[in-house]
Parts: sequence; C-alpha cells; structure tokens
Amino acid sequence: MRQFLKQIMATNRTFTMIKPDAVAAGHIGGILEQIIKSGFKLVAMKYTTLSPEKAGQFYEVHKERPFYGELCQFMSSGPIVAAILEKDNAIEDFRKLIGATDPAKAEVGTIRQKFAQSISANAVHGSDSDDNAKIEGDFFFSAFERF
Ligand code: IDP
Repeated sequence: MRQFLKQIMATNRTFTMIKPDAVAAGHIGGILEQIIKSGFKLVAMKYTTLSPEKAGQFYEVHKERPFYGELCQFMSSGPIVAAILEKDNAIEDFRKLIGATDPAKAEVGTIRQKFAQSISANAVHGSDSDDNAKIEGDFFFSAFERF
C-alpha cells in the first residue's frame, strides 16, 4: 500500500533548492511565499549546507560541462534550503514558475527573474523530470522525512 501510494504521488512531486545566492540575499521568505501562493504544498523542507563533495554528487550529471567546478563551488558556498513540493503537474508547473536558467532570459514575474543574480547564481533549482525529482528528494530526505 505504502509503495503504491508513493508511486501514484511521484508524478505530483518536484524537488527544489533555494540556492546560496538567494539565501544570502534574504530571499527565503519571498521565494517560499511565491511557491506556496502558486499552489505548491510543502512535503519536506530543510535548511542545510552542501559540502563541495556533496554538491559534486548532486550535480554529477553535469560533470563533463565546463561550468561544473564553478557550480559545485557556488552550491557549497553557503546555506541552502532543500524542499520537496507537491502539486498536480508539479515538474512542469514549477519549471514555469522559476523561469529560464539564465535570469536575463526568464519571463517577468518568475522566481529567477525576480530573485536571481546570474546564470550560475540563479536563486533556485527545480527538477526536470519525475525520475530526477525522486532521486534528488532521496538525496536530501530519508523515507521517514519525505512520506
Ligand atoms: P536548470 O537549473 O535550469 O535545469 P541546467 O542546465 O540543468 O539548468 O544547469 C544546472 C545549473 O548549473 C543551473 O541552474 C546553473 O546554476 C548552472 N549553470 C547552467 N549553465 C551555466 C553556465 O553556462 N555557466 C555557469 N553555471 C551554469
């Protein structure tokens, strides 16, 4: 039953981080407010810090990309907020809410357009698929924390 519930809920979940730039700039409250007002429910949340090694593991899919070193250094430069969110069509709706990777190209009103500084320090992460949302949520939260 528990396994069945998890499977049907998976498509309604995404994983996010408020990145070190946005935490340092005092935007946790503003970003969470926008997320919740957009209809996402918080399933799990923690305020924590990634070591460079942990950041490297999280972004392992990008390890061949030229910005990988910079990304790992940035993501371990200060505290972050990690959270699992729930909503119908969570992955797509959340990607729309955060906007393009480069805030200069993000639509007006999106979280990155409002709160991000640059293509690397871009305020928030949002999973790009159901499978990645599960993997990324599991990276930060135990089964007990994210049920
Ligand atoms: P996404 O976060 O919008 O899905 P990805 O292409 O998956 O974008 O890249 C992951 C993260 O890597 C971005 O959110 C950003 O922090 C960083 N990044 C992406 N492209 C660049 C770049 O060209 N220079 C520096 N950092 C980048």
